Amino acid sequence: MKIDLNGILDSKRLAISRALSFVENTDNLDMAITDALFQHLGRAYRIGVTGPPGAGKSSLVDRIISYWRNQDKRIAVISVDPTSPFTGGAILGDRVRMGRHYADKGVFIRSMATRGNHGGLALRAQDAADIFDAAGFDIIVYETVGVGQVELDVAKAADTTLVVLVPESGDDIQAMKAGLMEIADLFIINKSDRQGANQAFAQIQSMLEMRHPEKGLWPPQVIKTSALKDEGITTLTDALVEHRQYLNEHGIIRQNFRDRILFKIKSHIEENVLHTFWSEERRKLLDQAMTTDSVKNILPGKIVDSLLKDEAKSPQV
Ligand SMILES: Nc1nc2c(ncn2[C@@H]2O[C@H](COP(=O)(O)OP(=O)(O)O)[C@@H](O)[C@H]2O)c(=O)[nH]1
Ligand SMILES: [Mg+2]
Repeated sequence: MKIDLNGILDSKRLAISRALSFVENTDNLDMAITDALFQHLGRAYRIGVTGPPGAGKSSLVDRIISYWRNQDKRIAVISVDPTSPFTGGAILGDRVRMGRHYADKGVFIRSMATRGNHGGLALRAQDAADIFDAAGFDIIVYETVGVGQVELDVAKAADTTLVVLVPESGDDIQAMKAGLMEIADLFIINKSDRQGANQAFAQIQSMLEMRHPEKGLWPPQVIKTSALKDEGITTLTDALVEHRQYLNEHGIIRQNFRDRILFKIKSHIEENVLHTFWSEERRKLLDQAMTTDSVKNILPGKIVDSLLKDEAKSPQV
């Protein structure tokens, strides 16, 4: 597809929308978008917001949008929800949650859904962010659900990662272990208008204290908020500003830029190789070898060998 580069650089909504749709829907993602936008990338501050469904991520993002809109910053939100079908409730819910910002020209909210089992969601989310970056948005927020691999990938594509929990998340916190711990720059205990916020706060604090981060590294912060009552939001936005400053001072913003490009290159190679690999012929071969009747008759390793051969042939017993 030919993207309307000038339209994107001029931040024309139609040009942005079209490029986003392309990124979301194409079967053959390539580096064309990246290359076209490349000279215009690297300005935006990218924030990842992750956590369980219903924790109040969208409600918090709504508050964060208001904060930056008051400073005349332009902000884009990319909602990535692998659990929700294309016309899912989450997206409609976000329209309600962030509804007052939809008409604002300085705000662009976009939901990205997975189509079936389609890979490369993190890649697509990153391409989408690049489009917003080139279009001159100052801040880009990724909202993602849960803690699966996609979310971890998306978080890696962010400069700052918020993990949003609620006072009742006790079990989640226990189960969180390495994954989330590693990616969180800020832990948010949202819905702190409810019981148990202080306990959850203490629980996370003590987990963090056990970790002994290296000297000079950013020590993750824990912040209590209520998106509902508009409480703790300034503490949260102050922490974001502080973290961004930390990233700048330590040259991490630039490192992140490099990491994102590296991730793209690798992901494209993987998508491409897989796409090429799974020819009609190989799919058929696998189907035939794996019927309920035949599965007991052929060694699985032989099937793999046959598939990996240049010219796939039916595996022999
Ligand atoms: N009590 C309370 N409810 C909240 C708070 N923030 C969000 N909610 C509610 O929690 C529900 C889920 O919020 P949402 O922002 O859609 O969560 P998400 O799935 O994480 O994006 C909605 O009904 C919100 O109104 C809060 O701070 N306190
Ligand atoms: Mg949401």
